[in-house]
Amino acid sequence: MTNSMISVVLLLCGYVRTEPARFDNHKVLQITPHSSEELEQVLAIHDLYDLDMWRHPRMGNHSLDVYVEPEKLKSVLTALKNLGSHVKIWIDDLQKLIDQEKSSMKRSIRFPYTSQGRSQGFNHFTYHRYSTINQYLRDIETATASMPSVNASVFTMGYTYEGREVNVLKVTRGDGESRPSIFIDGGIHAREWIAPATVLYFINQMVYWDDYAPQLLNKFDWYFAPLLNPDGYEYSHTTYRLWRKNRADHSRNCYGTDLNRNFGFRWNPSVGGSTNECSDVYSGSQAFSEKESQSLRTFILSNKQNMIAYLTYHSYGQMWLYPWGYTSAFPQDWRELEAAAKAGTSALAQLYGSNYIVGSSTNVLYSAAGGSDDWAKGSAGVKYSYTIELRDTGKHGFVLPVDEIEPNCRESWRGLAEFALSLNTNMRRKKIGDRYKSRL
Ligand code: 0X9
Ligand code: ZN
Repeated sequence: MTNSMISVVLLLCGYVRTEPARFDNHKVLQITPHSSEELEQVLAIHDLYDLDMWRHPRMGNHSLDVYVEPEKLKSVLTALKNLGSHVKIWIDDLQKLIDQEKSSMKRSIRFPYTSQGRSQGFNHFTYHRYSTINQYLRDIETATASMPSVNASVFTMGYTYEGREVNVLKVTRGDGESRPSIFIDGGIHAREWIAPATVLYFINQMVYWDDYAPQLLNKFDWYFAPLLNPDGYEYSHTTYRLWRKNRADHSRNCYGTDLNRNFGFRWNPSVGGSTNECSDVYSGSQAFSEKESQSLRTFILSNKQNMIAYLTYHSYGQMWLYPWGYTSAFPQDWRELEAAAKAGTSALAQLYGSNYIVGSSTNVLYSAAGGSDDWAKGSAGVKYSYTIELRDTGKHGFVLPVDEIEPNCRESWRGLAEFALSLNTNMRRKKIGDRYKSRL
């Protein structure tokens, strides 16, 4: 057998690891059109060149971030110049950012940070792989077995397309009482690495008794699912940093369904999704066609009677969004959702001044049906349902530098705590009758 034949055989058997995709000179442009008409023309250019919009324009602020491969750059810039739009090169060389991310991850693993000695050597301020995240959840479960005031248990909600576990950690006072619950997830979108890191940090703060933890655990039971899309997440670590979807094989050389277009409340690919399997926002063959979204559905449905809030962490853009994403209409209780979100964002801003926008998904961002937040509220009846878009506002986009993990987590924890403490759980109890015997 010749060398090339051997390589082909190894490749077919999956033994040869392909190099991760490179993004040398790939750019992200921030475009600011001067009017709505000009914005329409920019969007036409976006469609014409089949560009990836990293940050969508929102009402009142028409700027958008668009990712452009080198081979398209010249024509795109010329088209935008002819329009007269203001264009800034926001990220000049995506590969440089990815290289920096990689080397600072290596560095921080060599010098593990122990958050005031509390996190048992686990470094919360780097990006971890799937197996480390799972191990962390198991370690926390073990550690709390000997703690008097907190209990944590791991549940496997289901398995992914490639057979990985989708896990959730339930954290309670461990006194046998049942309280209203809050469900938090991260990592629905693979490339948004800051989201799982943030959810892991929340677990640490809760279990190792941060200032807020006693109040939060006295008031609620907590579910944390840090990584809902582990297949996509692993792929974004090993092969393609900008992967968004899961890894379902559609067998026409196209992979992945956008899990956040796959949930079954007013599921509709023509609203912000796609019926094209190759699209980054492919909605799936039908609502809940994917194992990962099915896992979340089953778990939430079997625990929904006590669930008052559902928060799904994404990046980027710094927004605290409530439903609906499928329509520009508002839920009838939007004022309560908005007030609670503002309690979160104003507390969050106090730490480092980060500004988060609050509003309904469609009105602040864009319409997209099939999101987990719409489903949690619309189908499962979880009143306070949100998508939180974490840091930043575009300077690094999905490739948020490792040294921003810590401030991002700290401010997000404060935001979460003040949000949760602001919730009026009495109202909820009234509505669903006498099921809760108040411990609050
Ligand atoms: O498009 C999304 O799925 C979310 N933005 S992201 O940049 N993280 O991809 C926003 C989802 C908002 N919620 C709904 N549209 N239901
Ligand atoms: Zn996302």
